[in-house]
Amino acid sequence: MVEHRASAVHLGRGFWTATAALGVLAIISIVFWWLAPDSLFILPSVAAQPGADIDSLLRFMLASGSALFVFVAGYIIYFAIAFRARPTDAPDAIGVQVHDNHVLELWWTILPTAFVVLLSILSVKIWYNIQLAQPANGLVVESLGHQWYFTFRYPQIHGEVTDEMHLPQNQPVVLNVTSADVIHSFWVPAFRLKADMVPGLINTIRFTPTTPGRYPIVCTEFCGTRHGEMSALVPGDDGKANPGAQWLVVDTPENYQKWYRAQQIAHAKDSDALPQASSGTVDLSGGDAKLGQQLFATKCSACHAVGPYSQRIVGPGLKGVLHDSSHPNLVDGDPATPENVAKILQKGFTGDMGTMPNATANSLTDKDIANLVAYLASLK
Ligand code: HEC
Ligand SMILES: [Cu+2]
Repeated sequence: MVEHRASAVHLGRGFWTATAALGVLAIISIVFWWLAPDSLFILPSVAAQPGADIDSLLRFMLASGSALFVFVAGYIIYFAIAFRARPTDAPDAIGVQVHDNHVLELWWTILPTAFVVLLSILSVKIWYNIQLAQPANGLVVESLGHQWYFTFRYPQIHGEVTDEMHLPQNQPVVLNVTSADVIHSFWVPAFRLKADMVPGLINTIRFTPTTPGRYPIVCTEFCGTRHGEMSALVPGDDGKANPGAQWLVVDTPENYQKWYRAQQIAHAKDSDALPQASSGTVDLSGGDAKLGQQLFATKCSACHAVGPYSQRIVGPGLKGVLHDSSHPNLVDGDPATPENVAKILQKGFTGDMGTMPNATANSLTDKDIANLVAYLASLK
């Protein structure tokens, strides 16, 4: 029996029209992905590198993927219509049978391979910058996950910074993360970066903040009942900020330096070799008791009462420090003179009661010390 087999290899009458239409659609889809706002991806505007590269790669993949999709789906539809069975066809008619078209096979191997290689080069480049690159002037910072908050460690700041994480704009950062208890995950959506915080393991990511601003940090690994509080994106029960919610603040270099210095002082210990806010002998002439009283209220009253020596808060009551004859010597054993009080304010002192912070830790200038001593001398 003779097969009713179509013979001529042709593409159909509308092929080039269809191709042109698909080309236009493909260009529209490319332009669409290239211009789509970040909000379409449910993400905030990007504020770091390689976050911006990651966004570009995502857009490139979406653009090329949808252009490809337009052609594949478009031709399936076109050929299904152009070569549909017609009422005039014989009942056993079959289409053109194409085998072993080497030219075609070569191209459909080369093109996808080249495309996948291109994608891997682009991805590996970004991956390398996050995982392996060693920036020459990188700022090394640590973040620890706790149930249920993050803490941050900086070079030459004692202990852990607990409220906000600050980073300077345009400085490469090497961030080491780990956990103090269970597994957490550190995510800054505006940076497009995430790292698991695993107890006993340090994970490292590298990035450069590019835009000053406040960005939410989010824990993205379920870490216990109050996991949800480790997200600055989620409001607390009372609609206010979550207690465990922390922000990453990208500062201009000047503001960062100010913040860093303030943290150094706030976390300073007596033994620190910090540049002293005050050194040498303090000139006590011209001390203003009125200004000293104001300073005392903000810097000292948390630890000292204006009362008798025995009225202790953290340190002793200071009302009689220069006038109480039953208390001729200061806690460091020196005679109670204005100069020796100034020395304690300047250098700090650790004795039986605890630690009297030094001038750096209390951030006192020489003028502040003179004013404070004048105030203490005025108490009777
Ligand atoms: C963090 C708590 C704390 C703060 C803040 C603090 N002090 Fe003290 N201060 C102490 C302690 C504790 C002692 C006693 C140390 C010891 O002998 O163990 C002390 C001792 C002193 C003494 C010696 C008292 C004596 O009878 O010999 C003076 C004077 C003094 N502080 C002044 C000040 C002034 C002025 C300020 C504000 C600038 C201030 N302190 C801030 C904790 C503090
Ligand atoms: Cu967590």
